[in-house]
Amino acid sequence: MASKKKVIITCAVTGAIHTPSMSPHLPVTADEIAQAGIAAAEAGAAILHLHARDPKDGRPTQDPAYFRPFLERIKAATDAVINITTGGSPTMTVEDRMRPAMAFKPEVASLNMGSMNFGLFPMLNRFKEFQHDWEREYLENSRDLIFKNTYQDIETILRRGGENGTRFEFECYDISHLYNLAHFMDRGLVQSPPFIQSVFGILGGIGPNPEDLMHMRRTADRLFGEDYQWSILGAGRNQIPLATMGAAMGANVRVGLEDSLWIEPGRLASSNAEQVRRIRIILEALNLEVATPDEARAILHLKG
Ligand code: KMH
Ligand code: ZN
Repeated sequence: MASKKKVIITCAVTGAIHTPSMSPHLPVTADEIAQAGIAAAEAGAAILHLHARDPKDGRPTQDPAYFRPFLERIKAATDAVINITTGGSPTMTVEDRMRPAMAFKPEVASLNMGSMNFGLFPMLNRFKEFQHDWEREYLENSRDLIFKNTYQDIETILRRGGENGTRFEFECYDISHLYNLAHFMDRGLVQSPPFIQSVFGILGGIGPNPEDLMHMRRTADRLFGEDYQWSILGAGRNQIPLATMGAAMGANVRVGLEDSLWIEPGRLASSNAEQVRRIRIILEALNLEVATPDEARAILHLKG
């Protein structure tokens, strides 16, 4: 019997883009993040991409003390691949952003492949009521913010993470980020096959149209040949449509409340697991099979 292609589902559980007043379902406390991660893994996510928040007000934090309790619970309950952010939030210093990945030496860490504008302020058109002052300020301040990922920053994270055996989810928000990745591969600082998370629909990055997806794909094919693992992340309402398009073209997929609060237009997702179940149904309808964590480890050459 012909075997079906395996697709890796990553679930990004809470992130740093959305704020607690936007959805009652956004995990904030360590307990909520642990429960959400475990349920997402049970629903079929092989990789959990994790950020932490300060439980007092839901603010993003890179203090390892906030990561430890949910990492311990998730590792005890699942064999999901742990992927820790080095992006943190665009307002943080790179040193701060690296702290949890350096402390916990995960199998995977994210690595953002270029400096960019990161426009969160359009969300002020949709969300108007905020429980905490920091939330509105955070969105407003993104009008004058650069998400800093210089060549030196990228090299530091590659070298220091690499010493721990951590491999990377390369966050590519635009075509130039693929060229930056190729540059680091040419210098021998990135080993094949790179795991490319192409991000669509963030203001400051490439748009969310099928043509954008095709342009990313063609450029990655030209730069990396067959030798890369591709994954698709569509922000907001683009999440499920873009993941579906990408999966039909052979990509892996990323869902989760970090990237979209929605399950369909006008309806908030009740959990991360709900989004994992939704994309899983679509993948299976496309005759694709969801990769287990160990299959993801083999596909991505992780340390295990
Ligand atoms: N929030 C995303 C668009 C990171 O954590 O390093 C990409 C991301 C960045 O997950
Ligand atoms: Zn993230």
